[in-house]
Amino acid sequence: MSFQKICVLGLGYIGLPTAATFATHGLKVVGVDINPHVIETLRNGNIHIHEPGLRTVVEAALNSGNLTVSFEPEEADAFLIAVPTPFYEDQYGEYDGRKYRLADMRAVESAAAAILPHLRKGNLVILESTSPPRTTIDLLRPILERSGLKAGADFYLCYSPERVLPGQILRELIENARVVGGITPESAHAGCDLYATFVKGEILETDATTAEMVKLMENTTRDVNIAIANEFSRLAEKFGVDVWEAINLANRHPRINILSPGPGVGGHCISVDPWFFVETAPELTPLIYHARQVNDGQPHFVVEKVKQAIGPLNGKKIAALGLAYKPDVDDLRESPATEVVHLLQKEGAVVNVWEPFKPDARIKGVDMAPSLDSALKDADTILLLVRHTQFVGFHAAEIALKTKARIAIDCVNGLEIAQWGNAGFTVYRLGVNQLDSAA
Ligand code: SAJ
Repeated sequence: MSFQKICVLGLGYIGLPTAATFATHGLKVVGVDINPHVIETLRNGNIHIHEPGLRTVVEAALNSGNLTVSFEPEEADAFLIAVPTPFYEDQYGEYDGRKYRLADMRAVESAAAAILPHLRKGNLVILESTSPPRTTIDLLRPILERSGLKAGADFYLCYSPERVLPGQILRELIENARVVGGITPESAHAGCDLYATFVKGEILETDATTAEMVKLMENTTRDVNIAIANEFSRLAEKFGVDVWEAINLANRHPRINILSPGPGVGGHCISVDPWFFVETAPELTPLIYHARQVNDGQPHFVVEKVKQAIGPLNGKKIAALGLAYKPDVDDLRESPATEVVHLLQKEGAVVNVWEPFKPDARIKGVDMAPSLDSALKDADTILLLVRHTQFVGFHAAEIALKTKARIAIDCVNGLEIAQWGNAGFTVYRLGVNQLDSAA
């Protein structure tokens, strides 16, 4: 099947790079978003998200005339849905005393409804948003069939998960293997043909529900693996072991790859997607549920660590370094660092946050410092929450000149102990018994 024109619904972290990449590979692309800020920003030639290389690709796509943006979809050969599927903030399910999150699928429903008037025989519709198993056949198909057309017979319908890593989206979009699940084999073939426009990795065909499950299995596996690393950090502290050294040694085993502990799991994927399994099968998912509990509990563990290091928090001035959900991105969504800041403040600490990737972020109840120097100036403690490359590259002696703080608490194994010790700091590290770690 060949494609001349597609509509991409949702111009966020996935939809925008995808739309721009299709456009720079010769397709006419209508990028659709309901958010006026997004449309205005793009129409002015700017982008609303930080992702390395994205600006160049979007500029090229817009300048070529292949990418246009709009509030509404229009007739096209294919429709690609890449809208958010968060969980509800205030609604929960419960099973056997376990309270679980519920997926908010309203954006997928509205995107599907917006496609309806433009859906024609022979079109292809692809859902990319991460979704609970069976969403494509049980939620999306019935909405699209309100058009009078039959999925699989009159139009092709697929689920194809995005698997790109924020920070490396543009490269991974092209190079990663792509799974395309069709509700019929013909649908999967059509989906493959579309992605073949730019995907250089393997394109693997399957059915829609398998493709949905593949995505959830990937992110759930990562969540569970991070949970065990976080649990190891707690055990190491109890036994007077340096968890970082222990992980390093364990990972020399040919079949072991333990991930890194930290202040918790953030972002809009790994901390969300496992709930889609729990919600749809709570009776089958105690492990997945408990892994989520461990990772969500990790900010509390960090606060306990801070208290062990500096005593009661009331009135303590803490410079928190990093607020992003992970290193070297500007994305603050579901960030465990934010949770740590809130918890510290609740106990009376005065926290000043320096986030170099988003210094002007506005987050309720969080005081953002305008510069590193201003965050450090009056601090009595430095708390490293995100392993941004520039933080790891700090010269401790230079930092010592900017602050009277002589205690540094490192949650991400980012500070070189000897160097910081030489500069006069006592360093406490997550996952290391504090008595042993004092430099
Ligand atoms: N984290 C740890 N320890 C680790 C690794 C990560 O605490 O060893 C934390 C990070 O700091 C962050 C969170 O986990 O808070 C998630 O970060 P991540 O880098 O693991 O994942 P994301 O959310 O940026 O991207 C993931 C990727 N999925 C997998 O690696 C299986 C990506 O490929 C997906 O496309 C993306 O989710 C998505 O959109 O679903």
